[in-house]
Amino acid sequence: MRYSSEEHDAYSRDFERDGLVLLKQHFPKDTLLAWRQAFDTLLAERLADNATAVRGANRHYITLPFAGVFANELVFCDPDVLAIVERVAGEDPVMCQLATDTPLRGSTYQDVHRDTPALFDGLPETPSFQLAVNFPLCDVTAENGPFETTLGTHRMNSEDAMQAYLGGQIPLHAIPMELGDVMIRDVRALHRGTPNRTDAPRPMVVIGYSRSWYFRPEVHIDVPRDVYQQLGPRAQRLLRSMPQIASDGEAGRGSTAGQRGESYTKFAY
Ligand SMILES: O=C(O)CCC(=O)C(=O)O
Repeated sequence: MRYSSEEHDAYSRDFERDGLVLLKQHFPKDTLLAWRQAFDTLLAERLADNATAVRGANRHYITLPFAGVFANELVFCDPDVLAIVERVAGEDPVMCQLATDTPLRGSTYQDVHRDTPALFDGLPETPSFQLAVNFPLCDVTAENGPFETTLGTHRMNSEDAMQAYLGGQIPLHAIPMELGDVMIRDVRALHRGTPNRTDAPRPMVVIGYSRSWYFRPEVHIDVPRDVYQQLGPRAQRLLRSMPQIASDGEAGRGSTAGQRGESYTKFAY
């Protein structure tokens, strides 16, 4: 654990205000470079097979197989990240998503959007129920497609937030990140992906954590039984709602059993 309980409290206060926090240089670079190497192979395969969820021109969403370097509990069970996740989204969360967003050269600005609708239409926005923990597999600069987000719109009615954005009262902020940085965000904040103007892909990992009682049918992680059995109790608990499969050979399709391709296609609200 890098941070004290008081620091976790301070991060969660910042999160409540802004809808996100950034932990600088949190994950070891060598761990992430191993992810990058494995991801580059996966990206090439998925592009060749047309087996990505397309999120705009030259922009691909790809579920990671829960195996090998990607099934690393030092990453998805990180105690500082979970301490903040639990403060803002309640105790005993579930992990429901392990995937990547990758703009390539030729990608464009996405429409500004939230990743999920409100829990209850017509009522004030609730506390957080769905979080994304994002970390890039490269440095993210102004050139290669920084995530842009508004601050504080996660607790606003979505029409009010959109009007305030369109009216210029609430600006977008580009979030440059170094390899090793981690962003924890509420997926209701208005945001967008931006163009990657370089030749190198810009993979951003997304780990989804939900409130203990919340279920997202559009995403899941296929957890190979043998991989699950090697995990510690905290990691197993986080994955309690995820389907287990016979072997890692079947993992990572990001879809309902037997299908090839991604099932998370509606992503903008
Ligand atoms: O990759 C990014 O920078 C943002 C992508 C995004 O917001 C999305 O696809 O919903």
